[in-house]
Amino acid sequence: MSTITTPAPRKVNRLGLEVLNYKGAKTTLCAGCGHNAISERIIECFYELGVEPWRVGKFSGIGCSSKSPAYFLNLSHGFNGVHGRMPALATGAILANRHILGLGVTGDGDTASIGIGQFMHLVRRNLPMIYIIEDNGVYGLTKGQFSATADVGSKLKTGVINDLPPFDCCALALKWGATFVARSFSGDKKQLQALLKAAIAHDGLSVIDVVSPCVTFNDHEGSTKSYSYMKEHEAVLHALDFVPAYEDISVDIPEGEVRDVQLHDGSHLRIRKLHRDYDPTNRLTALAAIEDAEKRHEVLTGVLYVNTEKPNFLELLHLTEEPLATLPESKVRPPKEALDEIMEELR
Ligand SMILES: Cc1ncc(C[n+]2csc(CCOP(=O)(O)OP(=O)(O)O)c2C)c(N)n1
Ligand code: SF4
Ligand SMILES: [Mg+2]
Repeated sequence: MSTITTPAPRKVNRLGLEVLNYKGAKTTLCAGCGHNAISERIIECFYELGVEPWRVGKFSGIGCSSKSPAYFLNLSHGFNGVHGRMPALATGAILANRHILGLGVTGDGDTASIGIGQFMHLVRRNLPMIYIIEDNGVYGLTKGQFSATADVGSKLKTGVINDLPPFDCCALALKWGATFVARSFSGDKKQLQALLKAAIAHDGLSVIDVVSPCVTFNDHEGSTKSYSYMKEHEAVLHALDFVPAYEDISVDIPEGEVRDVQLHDGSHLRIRKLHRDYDPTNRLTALAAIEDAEKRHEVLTGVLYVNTEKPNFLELLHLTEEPLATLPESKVRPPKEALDEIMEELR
């Protein structure tokens, strides 16, 4: 006699989608590469928050990190641009359709070397999008040369020592006016999840610099972007919790212990003090904390800065609520009579 078993109910999010709907192609990156862990976090966060994947525009440049958008969110739009030029691409696409949720994934080479000028203007404009820097201190794709984020004294496998001072992408983003600046580590699952979710909710540019070890070229002793270095030198600023807008927020917060930051869509970022007081709404404190940590050879992780007041690029341009891409021709082109009139005036 055969027994009939009922299949377990499918696990779905609030849109009725399964986690499978948020996955991408099988990764071709090296096993153990930090970038793979970041892709996993992206899949989890977009699934858990119930973001419509077809609303997302994935943008990247060139590098192992920039290849990674192929490995998550298969149902989203994807634009893989020229090395270091992803910000221009994202700016054009988001201006054309402001309903796109922009997700940029780039490397330290793509951002801090060839793309530094593009990054600078993206930050200055506060374009609403998420900008993840998968920071391994090297050009992984071209066999591990030092990038501009490599620390002084960091050693390549070949024995070459870096003696050029690094760019700190978080400090630069703060200086140039970014409205959400965070640092994390690809091995810190919980922190990275909370940061990504907050970045999805933030209505401005969110810069997240994630130390993401390159196991093939920069994970040896002497490297300052290795798993073991991060385990010993990571200084976690605070514990983070993200409460989405659709969840009940009425939970008691112990006074003085937790700071609550309300984001644009009504969700909340709960920042719980760990060893010290830290005010993530003060830009100067953030810059000082980064410098201080650098002197102590520590890597500071958490929300370094958040500003929910500053207008984003689309607001500054007074763009219409309806995306330019879907506006009818009657609204975007002056009628023939108006053009004729101008021509008449020029005669
Ligand atoms: C215009 C141009 N210059 C140089 C290269 C060679 N190149 C390809 S990827 C890369 C660096 C990638 O480093 P990063 O952005 O840190 O990504 P990772 O591979 O480390 O994730 C370079 C220099 C290129 N593809 N195009
Ligand atoms: S070379 Fe480095 S950065 Fe590229 S996939 Fe391998 S481990 Fe990752
Ligand atoms: Mg790199």
